[in-house]
Amino acid sequence: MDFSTKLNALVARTETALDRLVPALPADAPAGPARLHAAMRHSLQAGGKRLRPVLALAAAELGGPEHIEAALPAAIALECVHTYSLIHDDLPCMDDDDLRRGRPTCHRAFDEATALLAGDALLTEAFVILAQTYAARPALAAALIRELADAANARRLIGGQMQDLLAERAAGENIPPATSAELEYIHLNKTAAMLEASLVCGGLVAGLAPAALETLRRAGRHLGLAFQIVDDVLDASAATAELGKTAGKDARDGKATYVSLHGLDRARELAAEATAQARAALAELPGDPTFLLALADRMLTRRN
Ligand code: GRG
Repeated sequence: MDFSTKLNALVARTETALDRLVPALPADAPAGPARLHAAMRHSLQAGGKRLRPVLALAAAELGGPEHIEAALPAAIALECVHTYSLIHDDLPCMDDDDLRRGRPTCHRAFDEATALLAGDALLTEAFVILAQTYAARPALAAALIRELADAANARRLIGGQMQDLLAERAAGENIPPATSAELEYIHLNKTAAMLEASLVCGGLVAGLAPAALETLRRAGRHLGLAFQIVDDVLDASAATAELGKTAGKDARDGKATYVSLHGLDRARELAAEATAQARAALAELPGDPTFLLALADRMLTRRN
């Protein structure tokens, strides 16, 4: 199977599992207020790249194709946490954005309070999915919950976001912008943490050995940095219609990015270097990493 066919197949399996595992728009009362579920699905089913689920499924496949099915709930939990972070990041008190995944942001389509709650609900739902679907394998359930919680906590995703907000405020108050070390801290936590967790969760489901899990974590760290540098490059160089989110925002907000610190050309080189480091780690993995290697390349050349 060629790369694009396989990528499309993994995305399609993710979409089907999302529909199955996240509470439906309730005609059925037990699922709770319809408006909340509509807001959750508005953001969740808006057609993101599904990168985190695909990384999890591909990592699981390293242990054999039979592990893909078992990894689907973990993949959906990762996408729920990611989508919550996007909804909250778009809120007026944070990035204040109108467009996400080519659609009005959650608070624009609904209202601020509903968007806040939809994010909260998706974050919580992620852990419900892990606890319920892996209940028959309690050690695996605990490991997955720990991995996702570690990635999403105050030291990583939320800590990175906080530091990002502080750096942005500093720029607005004419305090010197973030240094490259500070920027790396932000991106390792705001962006790379969830990509590391995606690969490791897939590896956990497949029962990979601790050394392989650490290699996945290392690969995820480099992929995460590469992904973020490409994000900075795209924000500075691509069009809003192509991105499905507002382009050119970083420069307008005076934000420190790889592009503002190093310039477009050097930022592109740094993304390529981080991708090469990710590829070197992926090549050490057991099983067949061909798809993950091609995915690393695709992440470098992506247009949105
Ligand atoms: C609010 C706790 C909290 C965290 C927010 C995700 C995030 C942290 C901020 C979004 C802004 C941003 C540009 C983050 C860095 C790169 C990134 C995570 C982009 C979005 O991920 P994609 O491109 O999105 O995979 P899709 O929509 O394709 O899933």
